[in-house]
Amino acid sequence: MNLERLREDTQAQMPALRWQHTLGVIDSAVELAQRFGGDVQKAELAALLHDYCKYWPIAEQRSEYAAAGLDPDLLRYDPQLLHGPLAAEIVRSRYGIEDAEVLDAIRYHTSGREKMTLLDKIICLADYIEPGRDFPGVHNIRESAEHSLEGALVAGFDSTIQFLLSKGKKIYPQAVVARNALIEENR
Ligand code: DGI
Ligand code: FE
Ligand code: FE
Ligand code: FE
Repeated sequence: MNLERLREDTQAQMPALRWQHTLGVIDSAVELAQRFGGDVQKAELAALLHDYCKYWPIAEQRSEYAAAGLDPDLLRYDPQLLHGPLAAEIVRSRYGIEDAEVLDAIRYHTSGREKMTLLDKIICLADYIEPGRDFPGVHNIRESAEHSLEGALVAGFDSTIQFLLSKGKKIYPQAVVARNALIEENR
């Protein structure tokens, strides 16, 4: 599968606004990879595919998630957490993408994880700061991203966790673990 077909296929999974977001994440991920010494090609591929399943109906995400044999614990939390792990499985089976670093960056782009790789950080942060994002605090996260991947990511996680708290929602424990680890790395 060439990159052009992969782009067309990915675009076909989502509405126009989400495709614009995806293009923004590609641009931001490439920029971050250049700034922080990451692999630009891997960043571009992971960014392209990170939200592949985001607009599949939640019922379908749940059933595909279960069918893929993924960790059932995640099903107890916000269904917005399913699309990353699911996308990693789907792009592997549909397109034969086997690069573990790329698949992990897709898999963990929402939740983060304890030992985030450089590519994990680049994709997770690009997702927060791509040019189309507009949420309270995004300006500070963009400024922080000029010099510190970890500092900017902590600010991103803070914003998401505060949002979830304000809605009375559960927090996925691995997201808290990820934030704690980033704070330690950022000392
Ligand atoms: O898919 P995107 O909208 O581009 O962004 P994302 O994959 O980071 O998803 C963010 C959504 O996930 C946001 O609406 C909050 C929700 N969410 C639910 N529980 C958690 C969570 N996000 C994080 N980081 N941690 C959680 O525990
Ligand atoms: Fe996402
Ligand atoms: Fe995110
Ligand atoms: Fe995204």
